[in-house]
Amino acid sequence: SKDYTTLWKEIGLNLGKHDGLLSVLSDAYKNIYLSQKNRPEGMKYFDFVISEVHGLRIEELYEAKKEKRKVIGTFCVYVPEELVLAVDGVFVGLCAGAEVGFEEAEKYVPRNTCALIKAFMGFKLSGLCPYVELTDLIVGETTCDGKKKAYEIFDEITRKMYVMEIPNMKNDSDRKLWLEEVRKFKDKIEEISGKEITLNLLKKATEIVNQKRLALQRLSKLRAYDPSPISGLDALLVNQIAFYDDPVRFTMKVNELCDELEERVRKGNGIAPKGTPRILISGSPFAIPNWKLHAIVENSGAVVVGEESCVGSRNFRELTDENFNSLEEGLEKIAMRYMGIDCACFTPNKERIDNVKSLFKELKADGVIHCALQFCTPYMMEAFKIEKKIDFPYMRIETDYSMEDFGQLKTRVEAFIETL
Ligand code: BJ8
Repeated sequence: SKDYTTLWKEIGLNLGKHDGLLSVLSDAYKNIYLSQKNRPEGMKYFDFVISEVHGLRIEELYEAKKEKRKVIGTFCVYVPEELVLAVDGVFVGLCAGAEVGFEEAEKYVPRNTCALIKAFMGFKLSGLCPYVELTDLIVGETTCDGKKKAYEIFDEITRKMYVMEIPNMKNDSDRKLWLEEVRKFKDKIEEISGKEITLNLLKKATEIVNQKRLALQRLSKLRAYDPSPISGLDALLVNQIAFYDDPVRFTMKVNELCDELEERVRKGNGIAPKGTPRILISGSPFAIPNWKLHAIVENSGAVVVGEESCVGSRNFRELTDENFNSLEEGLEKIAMRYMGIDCACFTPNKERIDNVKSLFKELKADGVIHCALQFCTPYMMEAFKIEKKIDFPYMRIETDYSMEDFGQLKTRVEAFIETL
């Protein structure tokens, strides 16, 4: 592919380390992804995006900035993308899915911090995330304690943080607070972009985001067939890329992939034989390139048919009601939509158990593997709560991004799959 050295230098990346990172990534990708058999043709686009995730996409963002478009970085599915797209901004997730720069990160946060937090700190501190360098604003949220406190430090390092207050409950007073936060975010986005969000702009942005979610829903539904027409690894990748790619192009490519998958379903062409054990994975987000658990499951004779996760169903399950006739009504609809997300940071969060149950049924899964990142208290806690409320095969895992427990996890997962 093209040589981006000049661009990376200009952005301020650590070139030596960055080369190392890219070569590790491309080896992992070859081993985990390109070695899969019978992949859909439509995955070629997503392979391409991954190969250019620090290349072409960064160039696009760089160009966007030259055109005075604003780049907004996020770490959570609570941040309303619609408002960013309404001012023609670029909305991206930031690097947080690999064990990178942990030594640096541990100078700022305790060792016993979840891998996702250490990773975003580590990527920034070691100059390895081009996205963070290109952002005009980084939007955080008051979700888990770890993130909340890490954002204070991240602000000292980047001077770009804006934090939205996310309530812990879903009572009327919480909904009011959240709507107020959405309004404030709109003002902030207008201020930094110098553009005013009109009713029409908001409607258009809402449509774009809904179309993206609909395409992801379509992909999810296709995984309900037995045999599944696509591997869990590939579907996970599509869900991860949802946070990086241009939304309109991404939606088109996901729909093209789904056309092909529908054809596969018609022909009974699956990624694994009919009757292969089907696993629903549930828990903390799988930030790119965290492919560990999916790789273990799919190399142990099962297929992953869904992710009850923010990189998964929590990101696309609800659409925003597009039926609004004033800006204020639009903001209310948006606030309402995001309040529907069942993050474990909420209490009591009973809806998550219902969602796990219905997803299990919809996807015709045989078992659930709950995966919490180590030190992710909200999901570690809910793992127990869910276990007591369900009546299907279930196993709990706590892990991080390292490969140290790979063998041990594989043994446990294999034993679980054998019981299905
Ligand atoms: S809506 S799950 S994206 S907060 S893994 S940093 S919770 S200790 S990421 Fe999340 Fe938004 Fe909720 Fe989703 Fe903390 Fe847990 Fe780490 Fe986490």
